[in-house]
Amino acid sequence: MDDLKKLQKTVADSRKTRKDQTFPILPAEEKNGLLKKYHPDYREDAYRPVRVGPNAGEKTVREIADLLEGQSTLWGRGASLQPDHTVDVLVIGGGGAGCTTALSALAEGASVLLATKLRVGDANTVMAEGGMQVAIQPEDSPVRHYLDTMRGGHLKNDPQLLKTLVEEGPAATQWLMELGVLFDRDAQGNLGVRKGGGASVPRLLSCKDYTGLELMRVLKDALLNEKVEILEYSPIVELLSDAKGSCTGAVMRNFDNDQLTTVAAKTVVLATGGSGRLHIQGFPTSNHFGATGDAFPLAYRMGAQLRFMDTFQYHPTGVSYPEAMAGLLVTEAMRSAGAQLLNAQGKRFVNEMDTRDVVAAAIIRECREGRGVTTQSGRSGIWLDTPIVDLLNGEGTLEKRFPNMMRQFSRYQIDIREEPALIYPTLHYQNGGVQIDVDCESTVQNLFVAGEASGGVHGRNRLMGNSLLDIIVFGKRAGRAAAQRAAKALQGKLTLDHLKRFQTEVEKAGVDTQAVSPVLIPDYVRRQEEVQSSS
Ligand code: MEZ
Repeated sequence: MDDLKKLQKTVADSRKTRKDQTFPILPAEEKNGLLKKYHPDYREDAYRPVRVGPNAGEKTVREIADLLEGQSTLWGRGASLQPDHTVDVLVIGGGGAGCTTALSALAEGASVLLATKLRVGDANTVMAEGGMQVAIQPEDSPVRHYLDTMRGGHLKNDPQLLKTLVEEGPAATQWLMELGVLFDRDAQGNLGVRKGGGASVPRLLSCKDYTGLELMRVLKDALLNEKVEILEYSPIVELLSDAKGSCTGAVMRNFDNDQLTTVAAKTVVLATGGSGRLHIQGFPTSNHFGATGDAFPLAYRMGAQLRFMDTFQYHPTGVSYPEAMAGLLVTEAMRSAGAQLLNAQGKRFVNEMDTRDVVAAAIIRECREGRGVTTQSGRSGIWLDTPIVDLLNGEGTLEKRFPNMMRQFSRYQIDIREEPALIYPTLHYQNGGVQIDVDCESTVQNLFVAGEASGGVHGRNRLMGNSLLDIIVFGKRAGRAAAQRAAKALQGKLTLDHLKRFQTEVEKAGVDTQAVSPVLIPDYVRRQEEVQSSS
């Protein structure tokens, strides 16, 4: 700790001279070289091809490949296929996407049951600190938002999904404000906007540095005011299908009593979020405890196509010290407000507002090449000069705009107004997921997917603030489409036949796996044992 304090002095000493300097944006070729050499998405040995299912032959990280080839907990055990509940629309997931989907399906007159692994609101939505991108300023436009996002996603974004996101963003934002979301405003009462990495103009609406928490507060309240059945502590363990392979419901396991609950539904929407708690490539994560990528094996076993399952977002500024906060976010809004990144020699090395993949790769490069700071317990890090934010924007800015960040660090006697934070990239977002159309339907009939569990809209690298917009725009669409389909559909038979089909494929491919998926809860005891036995 004393050593860290000594090292911080280099940062403090150069602060005044650095104040007005900007680090140049790298030319495209240099960026590509940096990504290939240092970004974890390009680490060949971390990847392997999936051997079965709709994406067989495509590479993904080992953790996800194991999940996709894993067996259902119901395989060989079965479940009662007599429904405990029968509804039009079953929504799985109690985060921003799930709540929005449920509200939208209810508005269409559907009967809805929402089941969630933990409690309503325990989700990655609340981890989004810095803001939500939406083109509402006079100098901005959905076209500009589209172009920025396409560039950020390496031109791989699904054009139709992205067009829908940016065009429907303003109306979705209006809906949120009517529900009660209190976005920050300027002294004249106009909505204030900030600039996110990779954006050409400021378009982030925010609620200080707890934007996702504010959205979740309002969505949760709205949902609890509705006539909707909610099953908490009830993660999904399997989907149900009929003879044609269409989705007809799901089986949930109650964490309290281990009982299975069977729900018959004309349509099912998976809104189970991301996979940070799989700790891909050993990275710490900013994700909530339940983020174990549950939608992927469930949808995959039923035959749903996945997209971009080889690309993940490592948020550049996860906390590295103190250890108890490892992986937690220091919002990108901090860099947008002027916070600079410095290596152990006190030198800047990247434009802080470049896209997240480029900034994360540059930080990893500095640490790998010995220009990082190492803590007593051996963690690597880079300085994020937070005190410069007050110097640039006036005293009191950190306190006013980043109260959440200030409070989190102050619990460990760190005052980010006085000393820089030590940061390192943290596993933050699943860029890919289940392939969907503009109404969020997967390639399996009557199985819809919304939010982080879906893939396509963000291409190979998501821009900050686009996920909050995604969960609202596509949550609304998923709920509406699932309800409209349910209004015309008949309830299909409940079977586990897709498991038999999948198992036949697994055996034919000679896949011998002990993995059971979804994993539901991260197994930290096993992980610790693995780390100890390999060291
Ligand atoms: O969209 C995000 O990931 C986000 C807003 C994160 C942040 O840095 O605050």
